[in-house]
Amino acid sequence: MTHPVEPGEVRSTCPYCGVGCGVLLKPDGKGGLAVRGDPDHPNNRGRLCSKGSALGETVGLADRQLSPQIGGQDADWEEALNLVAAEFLSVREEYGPDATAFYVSGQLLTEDYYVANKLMKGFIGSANIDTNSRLCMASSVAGHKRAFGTDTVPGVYEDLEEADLVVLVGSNLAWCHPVLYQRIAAARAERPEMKLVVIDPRRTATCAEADLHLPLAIGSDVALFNGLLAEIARRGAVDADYVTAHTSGLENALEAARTDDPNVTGLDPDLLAAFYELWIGTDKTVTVYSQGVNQSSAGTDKVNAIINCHLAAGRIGRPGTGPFSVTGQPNAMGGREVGGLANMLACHMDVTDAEHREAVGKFWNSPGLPDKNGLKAVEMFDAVADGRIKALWIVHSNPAVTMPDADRVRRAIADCPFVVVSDITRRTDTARLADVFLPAAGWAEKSGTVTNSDRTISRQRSALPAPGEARPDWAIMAEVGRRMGWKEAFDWDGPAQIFDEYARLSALAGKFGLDFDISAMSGKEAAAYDEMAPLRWPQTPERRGGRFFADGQFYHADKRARIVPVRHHAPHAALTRKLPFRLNTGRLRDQWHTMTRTALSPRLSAHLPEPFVDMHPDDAARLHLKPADLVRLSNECGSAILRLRESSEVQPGTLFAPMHWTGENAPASRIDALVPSVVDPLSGQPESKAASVRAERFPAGWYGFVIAEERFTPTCEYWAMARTNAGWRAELAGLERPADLESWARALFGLPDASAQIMQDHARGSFRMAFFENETLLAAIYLGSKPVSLMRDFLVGLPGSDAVWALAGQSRGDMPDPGPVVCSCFSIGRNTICRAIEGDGLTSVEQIGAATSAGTNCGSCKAELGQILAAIKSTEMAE
Ligand SMILES: Nc1nc2c(c(=O)[nH]1)N[C@H]1C(S)=C(S)[C@@H](COP(=O)(O)OP(=O)(O)OC[C@H]3O[C@@H](n4cnc5c(=O)[nH]c(N)nc54)[C@H](O)[C@@H]3O)O[C@H]1N2
Ligand SMILES: Nc1nc2c(c(=O)[nH]1)N[C@H]1C(S)=C(S)[C@@H](COP(=O)(O)OP(=O)(O)OC[C@H]3O[C@@H](n4cnc5c(=O)[nH]c(N)nc54)[C@H](O)[C@@H]3O)O[C@H]1N2
Ligand code: SF4
Ligand SMILES: [Mo]
Repeated sequence: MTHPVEPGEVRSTCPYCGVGCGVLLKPDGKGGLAVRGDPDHPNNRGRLCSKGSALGETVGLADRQLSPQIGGQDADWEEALNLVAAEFLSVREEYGPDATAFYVSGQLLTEDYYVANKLMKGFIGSANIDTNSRLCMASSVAGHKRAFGTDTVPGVYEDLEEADLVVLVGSNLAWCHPVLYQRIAAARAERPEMKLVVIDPRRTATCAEADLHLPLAIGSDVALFNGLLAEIARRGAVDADYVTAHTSGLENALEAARTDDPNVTGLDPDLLAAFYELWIGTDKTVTVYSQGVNQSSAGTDKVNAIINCHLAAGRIGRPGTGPFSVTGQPNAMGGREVGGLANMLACHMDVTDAEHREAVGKFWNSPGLPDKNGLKAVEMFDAVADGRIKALWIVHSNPAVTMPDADRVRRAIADCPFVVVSDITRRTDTARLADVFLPAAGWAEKSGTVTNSDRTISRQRSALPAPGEARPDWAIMAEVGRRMGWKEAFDWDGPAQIFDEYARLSALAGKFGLDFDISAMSGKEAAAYDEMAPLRWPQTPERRGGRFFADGQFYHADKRARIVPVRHHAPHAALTRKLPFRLNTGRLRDQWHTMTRTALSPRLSAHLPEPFVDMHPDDAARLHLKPADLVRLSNECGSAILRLRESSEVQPGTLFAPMHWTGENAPASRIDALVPSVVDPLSGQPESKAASVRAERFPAGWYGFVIAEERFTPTCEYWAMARTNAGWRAELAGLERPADLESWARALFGLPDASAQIMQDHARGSFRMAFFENETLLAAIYLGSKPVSLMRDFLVGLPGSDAVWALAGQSRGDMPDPGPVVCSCFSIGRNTICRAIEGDGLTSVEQIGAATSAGTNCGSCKAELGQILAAIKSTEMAE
């Protein structure tokens, strides 16, 4: 550690994405935290993205549930834990262990995960423990195992910097792994000859930096990479020595590849040829892939189609080369290591391997391990729905929102006889359904380890005391284990002891010749564990970190990698009738999944405050849709109402909508209500990005925009709410206009007697009403029969001030409308940036930074600044 920490600063890791950035946390003594990037952490060297920089705004007690609850009523821990233990025991007794299940999360710490897995597989005696990583990494796991004989990411982050070509497949790295993206951008600044290619049906923010963007048809990646494999062979670019010595299957794979037609990608043949040329001609190539690959009914085949090319060209295990699956959640990798999936035992051992089972059973002193794999996420919730599972414990996930066919999953959870939810808040669609709610300690309050995308194990350290009665997840699950009768097996005094047990267990994996061995990290006392610096696995007496497969030795019995024959098949049609649109879904820069933490931050919420659907302008015109209309998407699973954004970044016939909104903040906009539960046959991972839907205008009779100091609960057909610095903002719409608007508005805010101003224009159908206490604005509503045009980003700052003129709906002359936030670190809006570009004739992202400070802190918005510049330039040229 070369940089000094300030007094009181605690080294930890960011709780969001799999980049795994190190952070320095300094409690402010009032429950808050100052957060900065850890300059000594190898993953980020001091950098943070917008979400990491705003962590301090998310640790307050807003929305936290701080005591256990039974049936919605506060209860004490004794009662709650006894009830959980008794119910799981009685269901196991009466219906057998497989009538119980745990659904856990890639955001759990390794120690939490270890306890959950040991309890379910080792002691309750079922393999019914699966995780949200099934929705995230399962296809990569299956693809790795098929190719390498083990679930191993071969490369390290430095490879992304040493490569001469980085290909991003189905990855919006600029928004989803921003610090990795910045590392690539920095490497390119030093070596401009380094190339970047993006393969994504959408033109994303990540494309701003790219040399080539291949907007392929959704789901056509196998055909694209099969085309590449065939071309590698045609041009004699196969590394014959490598293939002969270290692989098998090339001939079969080539035969399969040649039957595929790369034209199904819909790409311009010249563009495709340019990509093949670049890939084949660049030895140091890293192919990074993420959810555009994994979340598909052909996910495992996509993974192998990519790995096949790397194996055939001998580009793996060397600096600057390799296929590279980036992990989503902070401990997605740790969960795979520790056996969080229903088809794996701890330390990359297998449930279905008798020797592995026996060894682990002996190590745990277990009454008996299950000999068959457990139910994978979709199967698990099917079993909840049809009553086979009678006791379910959901830890650190929100499946009522994020599972495919989410309305059905929500009903299944509601109808399940006994549901336990461990969360930090009760304000989630899932936690609201709990019979027993257990309050978990949050990120800044817990200690343990996480493993990031490149196998680096880092410590997360608590910087704040757990508030109220909240307890760390490992401690809650260990308590239940002891109360179920397994006192010794679940008797740890802290995460250091659990980690030690886990590291010792991994020695068994080492003895079986498996890759995941961290036995050299065992034997640490609590103090040494506390001091542990980030380390990449494996960690054995013989081997410390580094790349895998440099020696060409893989983990199949014959030590050879498999080049796997795969063939293109289109995304599942899922529905009997063919509907006109393919719905692609994914992430936004400043929100994390179901928003329980990021939406606590007003500045993160300002980036994109409302759920939306991107539709190509030609499709919008065909459907007679106008800008800012609300659109209703529907299919046989369900429906969602979203704000229309016309965008030529999506292809005609396709739509894109973010995954983040929930029953808590936009109940009509839950996107997984539309995603059918179609899965990859090998990995069980759902196809979350290719639902078939129809689209039509939502026939709203009225539209409204609201600002308010206090939270309120709208009751209309459509609403979406977000936090602001001054309180709340909301978009509303409904079919029928309330008859008595004044009384309706008073009831909405719970302000029956407040003084109010009203402005009404019957002819135009507009109604505006503002509420005051003395001269202070409490709330205002702007309602119209069409989408209301207002200076929203200006208005949101008014509640709590003496804005008696608020009903005008616009800023006064000296205060221009900043527009929606682009740079969330400095809250700089789009209009401010456009004015600076046009007014001062700015021509680069750096100049924008110098003029406005946008993009000069975390840099996460630089890609969008580039997009804004490009858009202004192209309209200038058109004029
Ligand atoms: N800001 C933010 N960052 C996050 C998260 C978050 O919630 N918010 N979550 C984290 C997690 S858990 C994960 S898993 C990662 C996910 O990180 P990413 O995978 O990068 O994110 P997504 O937006 O889900 O999807 C990536 C892209 O896949 C494209 N895509 C869709 N279909 C196809 C296809 O058939 N082929 C190809 N080639 N591309 C396709 C989409 O257009 C999308 O741009 O992000 C992590 N980082
Ligand atoms: N349509 C569509 N659906 C998707 C995806 C997609 O791209 N498109 N992506 C999928 C992917 S890749 C993922 S990873 C999933 C993510 O989906 P989820 O895991 O369901 O989403 P999160 O919002 O991360 O849920 C985490 C929950 O844990 C709670 N929590 C926070 N800290 C703690 C803690 O310390 N302890 C406990 N016990 N709880 C805590 C949070 O409040 C929150 O309720 O969504 C999947 N669903
Ligand atoms: S890139 Fe951002 S979200 Fe991901 S770990 Fe780093 S700071 Fe956290
Ligand atoms: Mo994920």
